[in-house]
Amino acid sequence: MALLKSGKIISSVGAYCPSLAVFPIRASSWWSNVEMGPPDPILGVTEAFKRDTNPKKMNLGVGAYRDDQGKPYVLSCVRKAETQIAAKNLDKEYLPIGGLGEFAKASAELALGPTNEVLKSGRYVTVQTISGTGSLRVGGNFLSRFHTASRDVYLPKPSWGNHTPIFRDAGMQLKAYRYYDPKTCGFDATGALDDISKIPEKSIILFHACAHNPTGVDPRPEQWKEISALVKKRNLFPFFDMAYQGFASGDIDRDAWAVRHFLEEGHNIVLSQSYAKNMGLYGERVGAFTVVCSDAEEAKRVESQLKILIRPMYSNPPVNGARIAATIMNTPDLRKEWLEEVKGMANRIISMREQLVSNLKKEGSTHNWQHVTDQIGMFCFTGLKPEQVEHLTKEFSVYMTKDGRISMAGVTSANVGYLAHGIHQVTK
Ligand code: PGU
Repeated sequence: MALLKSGKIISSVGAYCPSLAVFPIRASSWWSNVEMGPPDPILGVTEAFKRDTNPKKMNLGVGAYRDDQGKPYVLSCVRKAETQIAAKNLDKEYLPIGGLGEFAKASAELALGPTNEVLKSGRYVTVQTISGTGSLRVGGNFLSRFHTASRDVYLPKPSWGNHTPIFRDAGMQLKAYRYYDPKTCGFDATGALDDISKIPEKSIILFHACAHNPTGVDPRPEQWKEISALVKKRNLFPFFDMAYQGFASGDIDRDAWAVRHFLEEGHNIVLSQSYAKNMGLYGERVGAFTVVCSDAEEAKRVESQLKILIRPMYSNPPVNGARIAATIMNTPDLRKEWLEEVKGMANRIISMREQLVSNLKKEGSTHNWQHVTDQIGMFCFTGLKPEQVEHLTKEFSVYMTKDGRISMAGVTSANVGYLAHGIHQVTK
């Protein structure tokens, strides 16, 4: 193709092209093949909520804690840690690939317990990650590269919606085991054990360490013991996702019970941690990924490969949130204050569950809502059908995920009555 002095364009075969003369540069778009994707099932709910002008609207979609005034809550220990950090005039240099050392160490201690043999013998590696999601993704990629015995990841049915694309995009294959029983709105122990007993050897099995999302249903300690024994018998590889340590019971040690039990039983697990919820550091993106190894030498090799994996992904993690979390965990008075605040958040949610049920009764609802108070953590898996959810959103501007999950953290003394009224109207 050539542009003549006259401004006329001649094609490569020498013919004059009037159409090209009008649109000399624009060919068809590079991205005409890109189809419109659906909104995210969880974060898309917030987008729809923001467009609603009803003053009574409620956003019970995303799991983000609100205070009893419905406002985002910055923990007082976080504000204090920020002040202490600011006073130090620290530089903004890159962190190492594996993140802030004192943060990683404190994270492993928080999850495993400070006196755990795994920590003493140094047979573990913990890297700082981009919150829980980034941790799961680093974990997925690590397994994809090195867990060559199996590509299969078994998720509880249901699980957090993002687990599937995280592991799929990391090159793994997704399978499922029974977990939730809609008839009892509780843990399907028989179904879970039955399914796990049939999982092929060396497959990966994912567990929510506590406060299962979306169901709010956790196995009891005796049930975890049975699961652990079965996982050992079947020679499965356990991957723990711990995004809510402290949020289930209000007690970080109690919530880490399953993880610690698996370690005591000799499982060399991998673990994802997030500080989004328990420190309210959502947008700071603070998390950790831990691999428990056979010995310290193996841990060194694993660490070297985690660094090789992370380096081309995002080079090294952000420094600010990790400094905040490390300062809180490593400063005794801030740590004490934090543990009280976690308890406070968990207790507010527990009290909202009770108030929701009593308001439903006041409305005249005759359904059995006991699961609302039996379930724990941030979410309540209401049992509402998709059409009831749609009705609740359209008529009452109550926003939640289509599976009937509500984030209890968005319920307050002021709006719990309105929520109960709406739920009663769509379920009566
Ligand atoms: N694992 C589970 C089980 C989670 O519920 C979440 C967050 C994460 C990991 C990752 O959280 P990070 O923020 O990356 O640390 N789930 C919330 C938050 C919104 C979302 O879907 O990311 C939720 O509402 O389900």
